[in-house]
Amino acid sequence: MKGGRILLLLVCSTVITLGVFAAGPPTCPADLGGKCSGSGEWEGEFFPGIPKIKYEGPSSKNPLAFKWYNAEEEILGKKMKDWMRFSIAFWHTFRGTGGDPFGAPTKYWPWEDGTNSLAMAKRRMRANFEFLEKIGVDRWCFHDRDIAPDGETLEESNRNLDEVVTLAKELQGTKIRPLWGTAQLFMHPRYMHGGATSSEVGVYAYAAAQVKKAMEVTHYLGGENYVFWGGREGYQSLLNTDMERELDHLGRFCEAAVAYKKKIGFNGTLLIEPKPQEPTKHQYDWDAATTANFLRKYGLIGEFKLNIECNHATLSGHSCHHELETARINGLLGNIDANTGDPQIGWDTDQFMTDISEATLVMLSVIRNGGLAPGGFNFDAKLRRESTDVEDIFLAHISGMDTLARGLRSAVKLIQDGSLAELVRKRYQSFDTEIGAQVEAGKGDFETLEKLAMKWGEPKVPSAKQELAEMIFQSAL
Ligand code: XUL
Ligand code: CO
Repeated sequence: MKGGRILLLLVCSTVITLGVFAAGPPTCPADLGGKCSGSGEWEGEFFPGIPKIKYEGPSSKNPLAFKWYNAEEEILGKKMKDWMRFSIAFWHTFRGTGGDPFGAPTKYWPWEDGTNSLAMAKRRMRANFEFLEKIGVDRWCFHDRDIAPDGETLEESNRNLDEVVTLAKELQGTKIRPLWGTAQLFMHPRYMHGGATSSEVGVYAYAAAQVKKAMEVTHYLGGENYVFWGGREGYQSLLNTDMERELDHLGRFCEAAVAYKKKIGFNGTLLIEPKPQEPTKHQYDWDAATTANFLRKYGLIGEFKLNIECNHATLSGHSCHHELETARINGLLGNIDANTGDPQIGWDTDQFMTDISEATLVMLSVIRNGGLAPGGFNFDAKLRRESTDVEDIFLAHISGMDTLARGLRSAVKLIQDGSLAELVRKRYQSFDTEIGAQVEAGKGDFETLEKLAMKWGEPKVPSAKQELAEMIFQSAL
């Protein structure tokens, strides 16, 4: 296999796997050279025999039931479904093939006809809505090019998108809406140097046109947010890169997006999704703090929030909780791409979250944030390559939803118990004194503090009680 192909496939294993392998039954690849033909005919259900998934409680042994997620149950004054605001990621669930950099696709969903035709795109959209209905989720997320095939020209791509989106709007009915939409600015070769940060102004213009259209269709579908993930907005080498100029271009691009959003009356939140690298060696939106600094520098605070993805957090050397808290304390927590990485694998494995401790920490941030609305939890997560039954799509989402629901319950237990908050309160109580309050109010000048330090002598430093904090946390799980 050639090096270039390996790189291309690596990218696609993260988002949408290319169907470049000749062997095996045909799938409908999202690649550019895929043959586009096929009919839209499909008789009956896409998921026959799978009922609407219900809550049966923790003692249920039924794999096709929720054990912890009880949509209508009220927790801390809000229904569970309103805390969670779950969303299905179209690209993983309906375009993921199980292919990876070393292997051919493994998933051959029965409704796929091996083409990337418009008819196939529409059939797949119908499958999406049957899935949403059965899993009991009211939101979905998409890239423009996941849902409709690329055309020979931008005009043709836009027409394809319009056709699929018209059907999606009809299928959404009154209940279902996109949590967010986005433009795919990373797969086509034109974006090899980036979109908004490309060295070529023609590419910048093409990217702008694609985002314009993707914002329009997100608005048309009643989307609540619009996401910018700059997978190729970064660099491979600083030797041939004018970083300052590229970042200025990205800032201008974001300004233009704000202006267009206002022009079309789209009231959704604009979100930037940080990720440190992959596919680019260094992505400009490295993590929450870097992205917050970018927004401040370009005067975009107040116009954008952040979409924190847990697997991206760990790739940047942080925990998901750290990224969520960094976003939250800066007033920037807008949405969560709910997934997790693997401690032994160094790339973006996009797994469904199954760790209750991690989910509890995530939900602590969400509760402290007062919820995520108009954001939510998008399952930017895919089935493992070896999970090949249609039923596995349900099992994966049920397990992800139950894990986060269990995290919510544990977080509430922890808050209601109060001992962790008390431990933290005591830790900082010296700042509740008169001089501490002065410091916090910005009145702690160095001369006054020096006098106090001399008067008080060596300070007595209390224990941080870290192990006790861990014990309290564990007992809430
Ligand atoms: C890639 C990723 C994307 C964004 C949307 O790692 O997370 O799917 O969420 O482009
Ligand atoms: Co994501």
